[in-house]
Amino acid sequence: MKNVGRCRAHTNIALIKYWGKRNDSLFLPMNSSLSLTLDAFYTDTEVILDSELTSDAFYLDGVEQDEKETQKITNFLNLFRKSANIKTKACVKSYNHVPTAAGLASSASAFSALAGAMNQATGLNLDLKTLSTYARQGSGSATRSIYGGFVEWFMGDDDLSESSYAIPVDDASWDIAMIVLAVNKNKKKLSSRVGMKQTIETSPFYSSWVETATEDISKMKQAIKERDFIKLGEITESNGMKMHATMLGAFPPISYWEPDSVKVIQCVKTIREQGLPCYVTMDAGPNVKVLCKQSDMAKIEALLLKEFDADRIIPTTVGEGIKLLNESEWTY
Ligand code: 2P0
Repeated sequence: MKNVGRCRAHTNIALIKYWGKRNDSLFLPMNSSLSLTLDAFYTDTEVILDSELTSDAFYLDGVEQDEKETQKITNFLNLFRKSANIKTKACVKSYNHVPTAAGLASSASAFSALAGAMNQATGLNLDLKTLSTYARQGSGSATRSIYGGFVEWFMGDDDLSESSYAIPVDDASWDIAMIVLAVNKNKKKLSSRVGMKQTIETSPFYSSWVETATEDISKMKQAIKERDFIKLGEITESNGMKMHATMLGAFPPISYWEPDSVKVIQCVKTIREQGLPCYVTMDAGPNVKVLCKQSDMAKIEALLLKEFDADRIIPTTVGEGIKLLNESEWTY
């Protein structure tokens, strides 16, 4: 017997960052976060539950993955198998659509797409809020990729897994876009998981980070309600910088920045001084994401092109939430 599920999920960029877990095994965060889902980067995943299989198999972009990578997938599938009370093994095929130069982590779209596909294959039919708590246990940022637009991931209470879920805040169908400046596409040296743990354990600034991130969330939700782009951008830039400052306070210090990251930041500041509102945010890597108005995107791109190669500049608009794919939409 075979049961199939296929799903597409887009990646997201946090405007208010998640940086640290209070419970490592359940992926429960130290603070709530808020993101924007992006259109240009996504993962398509197919799950086939097949009673004739004796073990799980995992293919990424057509290449069978090793035992270690497959084990991560097995652990994640087990969450669903436990709820559905089944033991059937699966063949998982994922295709990442992230421009190779983007250097963006794909764990958010990957685990969100896998959650959607497994929800369909098992017939569990979990609602999106519950599904986000499953996606979270693959990778924290995947919690938010279940939905499109602006999304809030609640930190939740104590060790209660079901209390830490995501909800859509606003579909962001106003004048919003993002330009990714790919500084370096190589795999990062220090994983987010290790970096977060080191920051919590050693940075004296950590408690202030959690406090101000919580304040930033409520300010940002107000800015979104008022569709105040300037306020949205200012809070985004400030929150990202505070996360990186907190990491710099760790021992040993953590920095994901490279010289070109600083160059992009300076360039964005200059563009802003010329009257085009745009703001930077950075994650656990050297690439810089520029939040801007969609109506200004072409002008900002033209100014960035004076300083950076065209293949380093990747514009994107707002993305949608997870979407099931039928057989005719599965073109691989
Ligand atoms: C975020 N990042 O909110 C933050 C900002 C990077 C910096 O979520 O350990 O891959 O799998 O939960 O989600 C990247 O970390 O980490 C991340 P795990 P994840 O987007």
